[in-house]
Amino acid sequence: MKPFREIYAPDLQSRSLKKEIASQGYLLVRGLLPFEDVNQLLNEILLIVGVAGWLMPGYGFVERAADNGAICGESDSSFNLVYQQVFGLESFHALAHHPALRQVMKLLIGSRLLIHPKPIGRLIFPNCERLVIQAHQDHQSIAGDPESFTAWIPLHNCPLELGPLRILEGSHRFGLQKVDPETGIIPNGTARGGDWVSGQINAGDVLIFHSLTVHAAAPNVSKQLRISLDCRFQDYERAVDPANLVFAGSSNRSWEATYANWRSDDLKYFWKHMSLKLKPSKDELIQLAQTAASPKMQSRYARILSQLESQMPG
Ligand SMILES: O=C(O)CCC(=O)C(=O)O
Repeated sequence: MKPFREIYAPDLQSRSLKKEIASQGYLLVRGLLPFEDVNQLLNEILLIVGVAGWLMPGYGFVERAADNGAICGESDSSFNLVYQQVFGLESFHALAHHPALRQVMKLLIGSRLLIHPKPIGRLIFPNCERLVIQAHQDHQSIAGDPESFTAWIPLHNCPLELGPLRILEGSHRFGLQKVDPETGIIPNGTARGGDWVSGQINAGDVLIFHSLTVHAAAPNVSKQLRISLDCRFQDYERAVDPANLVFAGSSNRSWEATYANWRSDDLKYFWKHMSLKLKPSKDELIQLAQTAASPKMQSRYARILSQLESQMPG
């Protein structure tokens, strides 16, 4: 497969990140985050997954040897119990606000930077086909304004056998592409764009791409867990879907539970005082909670509305 277009972080000032992303839909920035900062979060996550029994006994954190007897993924309740602990780590959220990452995202987006408050942690067991994330565009789930961006951040070196992300070059120019309505996945072989590009992505590197850029994970065919974060960014004067600020699903997740063990208040509800352009707006949510096509969607909108009201009354 064709290699990623890449740049070393110190050279970013001399090349336009904006132009690169506008033309190819992505750019791999090498060596942006200090290894120690990424590794510290990795170790905190490994502590959690180790206690959960996801690692083979007798191996160290460096090996990350997965116990395939514990295989689970996003749709499994055993996964969600562990994931909630990871999501509750202050350092998990702090990585999205890392000064080096903020600085680069400002080069792309400008000074009105909104960092979406819910990064996604990917804890990917090896050799499990159903856990491989297939071709999709993030705009399908982030909604709001398509001019938003994802930073994909592996917390350890990620050679091809560990299943790093692949990108379909130039695919952001084709708008929203046809998906299977059940899964949000673009059916095999139908994605529009240029060549698929891929390659090893190391701890400290950050793969940045547009919300309409088609991407997929390569299968993890190693013996190790693959651990990475996806963080989202946009201009706060552009539309943001309020589902990105609350817990719209029917699980019992909440910001209060997330913040329970945090030492600092600095990043709690940091978006509350920004003047955001919500789409749907609160008034539209009131309507949708009554008129959406199914009772399931109506309760989802009602949940978003009630959490928004308590976060941002008025
Ligand atoms: O890490 C993965 O396996 C998938 C990540 C992804 O799809 C994303 O960053 O949007």
